[in-house]
Amino acid sequence: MSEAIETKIEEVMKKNFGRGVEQCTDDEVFQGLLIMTRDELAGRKPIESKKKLYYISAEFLIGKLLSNNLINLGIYDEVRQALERHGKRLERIEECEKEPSLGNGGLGRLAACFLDSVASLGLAGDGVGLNYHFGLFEQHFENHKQGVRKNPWIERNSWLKKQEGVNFTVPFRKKTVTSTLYDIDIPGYGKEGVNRLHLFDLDSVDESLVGNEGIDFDKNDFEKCLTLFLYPDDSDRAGQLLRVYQEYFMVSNAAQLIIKEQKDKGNDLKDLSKHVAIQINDTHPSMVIPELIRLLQLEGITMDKAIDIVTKTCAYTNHTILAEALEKWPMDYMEEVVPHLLPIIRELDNRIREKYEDPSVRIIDDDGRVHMAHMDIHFGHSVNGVAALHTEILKKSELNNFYKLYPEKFNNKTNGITFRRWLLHCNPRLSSYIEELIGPDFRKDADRLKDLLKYKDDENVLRRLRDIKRDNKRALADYFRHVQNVDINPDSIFDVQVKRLHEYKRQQMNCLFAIRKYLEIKAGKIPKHPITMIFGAKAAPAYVIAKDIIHLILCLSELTRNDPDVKDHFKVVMAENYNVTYAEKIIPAAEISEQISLASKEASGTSNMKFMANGAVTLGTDDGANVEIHELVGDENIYIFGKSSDEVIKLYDTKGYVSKDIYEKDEEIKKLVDFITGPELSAIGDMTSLTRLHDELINKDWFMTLLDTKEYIEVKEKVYEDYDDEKAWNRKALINIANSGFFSSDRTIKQYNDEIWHLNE
Ligand code: 26V
Repeated sequence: MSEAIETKIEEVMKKNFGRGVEQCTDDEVFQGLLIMTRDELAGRKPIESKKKLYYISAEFLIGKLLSNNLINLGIYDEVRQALERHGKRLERIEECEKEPSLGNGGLGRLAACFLDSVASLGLAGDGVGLNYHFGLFEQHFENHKQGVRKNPWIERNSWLKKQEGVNFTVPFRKKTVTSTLYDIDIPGYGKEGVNRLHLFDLDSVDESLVGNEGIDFDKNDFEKCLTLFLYPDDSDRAGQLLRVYQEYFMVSNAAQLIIKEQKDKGNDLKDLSKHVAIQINDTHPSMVIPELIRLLQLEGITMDKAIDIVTKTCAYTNHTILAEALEKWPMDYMEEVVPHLLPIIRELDNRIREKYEDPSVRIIDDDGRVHMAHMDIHFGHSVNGVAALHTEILKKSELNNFYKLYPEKFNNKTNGITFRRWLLHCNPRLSSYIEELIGPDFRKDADRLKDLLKYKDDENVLRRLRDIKRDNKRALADYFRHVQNVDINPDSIFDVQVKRLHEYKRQQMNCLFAIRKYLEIKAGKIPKHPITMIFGAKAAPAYVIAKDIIHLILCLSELTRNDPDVKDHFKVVMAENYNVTYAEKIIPAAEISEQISLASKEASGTSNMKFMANGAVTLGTDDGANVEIHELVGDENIYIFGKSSDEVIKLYDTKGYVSKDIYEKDEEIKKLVDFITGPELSAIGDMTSLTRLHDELINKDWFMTLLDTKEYIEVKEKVYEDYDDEKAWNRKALINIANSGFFSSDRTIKQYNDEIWHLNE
């Protein structure tokens, strides 16, 4: 078999580059492997099940695909060995792939993990989204601030396969456009067939609208810019309108594809819900509901029947309780973009008004805004949250008025991650050692990781775990030096917070801790163990305070790097352009996983699961999926602090939190907050930005940073103290790894299938 692979690789290199593997550059070898893998996938049949899932999502943060595909095809090791025989290293070849960053963060990455799991469970399920020409912006640092550049990812050879002959017409008020479809094949782990990710594009897209570097462009000509960017800045009307254009383009194509495939199979559209399940990933694809109703009517089905069919087919996942993230589009936007949907949306709204008195459950509110989530809940058959606590909050408070109407629709599906990428691929050292201990079954079934528990007191095993972590830390330190020219000490504690920058995630609280540590060391209190605080985060370009927080982190980084009293004991560093690829290097090296959102605000979190599986210990609030991690590992193997979600919700209800009171009463907190505008940082940073953040913390602090800061400091000091008991620490790491199997997205998808989709029944 391995000879066959080697021959194939030789052939593909000869054919495409006219040379043997040895003579090809790494980039050429990457191109060759891509072509070989893509052709292998193209020859596979679609996975079949009784019913087919369409997972519609504005984001699919798939990350690099080469290794993922090789792993799922079961040829990763063979390819690696074959290349080695020709003097090539697969790890180096992987670096040549550009990451498709077609998502912002957790929601998009979840969609990618789900596609992997759906295929790996042998279920028929395709993703439907948009083929953004530029992924999430590329971040760079200049003057201690975030700079942004466009992020092209489509190269001459790519995973995209143009689907000749699949073109739909999508009507907008101003003009009807025609779509083009590109597919990416999605193989399951050790499975025969493939599913697909369908990415719709517009032929008339004009990349020249975007300048050489930046991400600004004229948003008025939708025909030229519709699929240019993922979530273009929507801080102005033109940006918001473009979002509506994108969303409708996505769902109209999705609906037309579904109808076409049903007709091709000879299925009666009246039975749509028997053959198709549609999952609406957050509210971005919500217009699929009125669009499908419209198209079914065009097929001769009555309004009543069309509504019934669509309701039985569609299910909605909620990913956030943040009010500002729940989409409500003004009617005049809809009028401007998709006037033909308005009669349907009005009809749906009228039906609800006739049925229910409560104005809070209407689809169209008194200000003439269409509440997308409300439409999903009324005219879908399932509403799910993404972690147990999140679903309870939806039922008890955020969506309580809907829960009272439809208790049977509400259900929880705690998120998950694919262990193929987030353990087997990103942490080969740990994976091989686990296999040595418990055999290979965990590779197929993450629950088997539980078998590790029998080693929890085995000193040899615990020492090996420590050594593996140290090797991963060294590898990360090398990478930091290589890509950012930043030195970090591999023997320091790696304390990591990587995620999108948002006030509710409270990176600013972590910064207050860093300030305290800095001041302590300056005052002569040297930590027993050196510490490296690692951040990674992108801020939405229009989110001013988030960018101020990045500025603070980068100023602290500069301060701790240069101070001779401090730099050997404590450093703050920030990964530039944190993305899936960077995450795959950081997570295996992490020891402390910072999950410090204000309780009730982080719907689930998924990096918390990735860290756990890689043996980091969580320091977090009882929020999102942290609650479930806490239950699984028990009090001794996690560090929990902060006000509970109930307390937080009450504080919001009673307006009982006043940050200034804490600032004025607590001298230490005052000192930490004031350091932001003090002489050390003002010598490095921009006073306007630092002052804005300082004042925000004192006068607003909507996400209650100061409320939990004191307890955070105490508990984090305890974490550092406990770290020095090596054996006890590594035992915690082992217990975390062993219990992480619950968070396999295979488990999550199995639950979606058993309880919502029923694809094989
Ligand atoms: C969107 C926006 C858009 C407008 C400005 C502010 C803002 C803030 C948050 C969001 C969140 C969008 C939804 C989302 O990404 N949710 C994440 O979904 C993950 C997968 O379920 C989950 O693990 C994260 O907790 C949740 O934040």
